[in-house]
Amino acid sequence: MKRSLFAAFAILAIGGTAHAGDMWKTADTDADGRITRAEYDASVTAGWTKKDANADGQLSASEAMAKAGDAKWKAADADGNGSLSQTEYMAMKSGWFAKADANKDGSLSKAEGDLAMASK
Ligand SMILES: [Ca+2]
Ligand SMILES: [Ca+2]
Ligand SMILES: [Ca+2]
Repeated sequence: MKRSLFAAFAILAIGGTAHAGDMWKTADTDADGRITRAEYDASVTAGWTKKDANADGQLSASEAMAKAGDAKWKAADADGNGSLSQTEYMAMKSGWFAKADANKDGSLSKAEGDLAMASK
């Protein structure tokens, strides 16, 4: 009885933290608490593949769950065709990493990541 109660709580706890922290853990593949550029790129590429629901190599605004008129979206859409190619998407994410990496050591500490996520 006690054991099943504990299991229920454990499931609740896991469900409740499926936010930014999870993304961080997924990206930090060697679990050293920092996200290197290589780890980041790998996670962005994986995210791209997952988001491109119809696998046409273009991310539409609805696939990205972005608003079509969104300024950030427009800025990322370099050729202005209304969707993001993987190159355009990577360039946008790469810019975010560069901005988040406050001390320019090529990797993000959790503090840098949290700060950048809070101010995006
Ligand atoms: Ca790492
Ligand atoms: Ca697509
Ligand atoms: Ca485009």
